Amino acid sequence: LKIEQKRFSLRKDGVTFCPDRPPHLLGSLTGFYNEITKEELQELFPEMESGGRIRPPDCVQKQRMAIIMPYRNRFPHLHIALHNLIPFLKRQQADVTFFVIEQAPGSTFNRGALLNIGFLEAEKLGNFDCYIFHDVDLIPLNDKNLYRCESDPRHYAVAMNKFNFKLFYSGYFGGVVGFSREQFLKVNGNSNLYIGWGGEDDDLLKRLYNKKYTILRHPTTLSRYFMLKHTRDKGNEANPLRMAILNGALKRQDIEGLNTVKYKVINITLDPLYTWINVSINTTE
Ligand code: BGN
Repeated sequence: LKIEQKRFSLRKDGVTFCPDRPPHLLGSLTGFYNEITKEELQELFPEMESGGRIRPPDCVQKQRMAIIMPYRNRFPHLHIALHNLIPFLKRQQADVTFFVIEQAPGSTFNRGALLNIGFLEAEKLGNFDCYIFHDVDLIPLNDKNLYRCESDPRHYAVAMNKFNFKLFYSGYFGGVVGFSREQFLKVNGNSNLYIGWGGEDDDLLKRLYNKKYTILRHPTTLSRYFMLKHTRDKGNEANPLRMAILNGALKRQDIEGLNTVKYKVINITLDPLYTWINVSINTTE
């Protein structure tokens, strides 16, 4: 009983907040890699609430989290990722809602804009404190890599199989990153100017340094990910202008980003596994 009292802060009104350190973490994980259907996932996790929310049954998590996944044409990957992320986040006692932000056909993929849209749409649907921007092809390999927001933005996907489980370069800020609501507003989100592959994550790092944040990273023993194999997607060709755009990143920070993203919501579906938002992006292509 003594231990229990230490772990949980029992309040007078009967609300038990979750402890700062979740008690049932496993540490290193091997991961699930086989394809799985939506129906099988729903059967595995019947406790998922409409719109893709999951929360601890026995305590209240102080941080409300949204996971924003930019998406196009990766149905099998998305479900493999969720097969890993749902039990991972359950053990972390997260109160989390999954958002899949799908870019409609007809324009080149714009990851930065999709992340901004995910943030803005999630803001309309819930009171989130913490935003994790998560690629659909990344499987976390250690649940001590705790998905929480703190004093500064965090880079989660530090060590990937693709880069021999080492940080690719010191300024790499891709794959999975987390911002508190305030931090993301302060940096004015992502730039929307990176049309096609590359550069938007480097731009985001410049933005946060410019606002005097630093980045947090766990040691590579914890911040490990497996990237599912795929070829370069059609409609997401490497952007030849990315270096030039990156050079002017800072002078645009406050006038281009979260506050200027243009899009049209085509459809919002509240599925048991996720809130699926289909959007068309008006780029100047
Ligand atoms: C970098 C890309 C990132 C990408 C990583 C990992 C650029 C900007 C021009 C220097 N940056 O080279 O966007 O996440 O590789 O693949 O291309």
